Amino acid sequence: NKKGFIFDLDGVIVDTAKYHYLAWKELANELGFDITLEQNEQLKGVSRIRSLEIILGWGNVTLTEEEFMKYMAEKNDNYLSHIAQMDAGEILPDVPKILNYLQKKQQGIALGSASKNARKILQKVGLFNVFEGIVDGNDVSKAKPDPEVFLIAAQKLNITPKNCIVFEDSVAGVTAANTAEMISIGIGSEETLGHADFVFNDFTEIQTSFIEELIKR
Ligand code: G16
Ligand code: MG
Repeated sequence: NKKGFIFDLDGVIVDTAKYHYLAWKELANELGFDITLEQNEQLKGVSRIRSLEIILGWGNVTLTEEEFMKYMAEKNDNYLSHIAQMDAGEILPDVPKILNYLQKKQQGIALGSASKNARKILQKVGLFNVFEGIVDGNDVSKAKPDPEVFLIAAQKLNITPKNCIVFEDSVAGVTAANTAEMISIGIGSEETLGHADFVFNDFTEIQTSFIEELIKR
């Protein structure tokens, strides 16, 4: 019995949201305004281009296309300087426990992330080889909530979408998983991820017996 387990990256495997925030905040400050942690919540799972568009809207700033590209590159360079410091210690609690269990049970394991830096981050934290299939921001043309990223991940695992389970921390990502007709597991609060099939605050709340049930389903 082989199921496909597809993991989002930021907010599920590692907390890179804090580094995205620092880099976007610095850019906003440069443009003469600030962004709050609360605003940062709205950027989770959102592509790099769309994030900058949203941020410029908050600051009421208009840029030429050239300036837009310049600032986007600058933000990414800044973000990458934070990523450079990452190691296995940044993997979120009990994520390795679940990944090990899935490997032991010979399940399909894939990554479905909006980030164009996903492969680099997996290398940094030493999880690159755990994933049989990696789909990231370089591989998709339509961003979450479009299901494309997860559908390609299922294809890479050679498992039908109905036999796939998605772990997601963003509203758009849970919607994408639901649209793909996969089982959605929200990682975060019931309040924001109520549309998921199951919600847990984090992986410490997920028992291997629950994973076992998903495999048998
Ligand atoms: C992540 C983050 C988003 C970020 C996006 C693009 O998505 O949640 O905040 O804007 O990737 O990242 P990058 O600028 O590295 O291409 P996910 O899908 O892993 O949660
Ligand atoms: Mg995420």
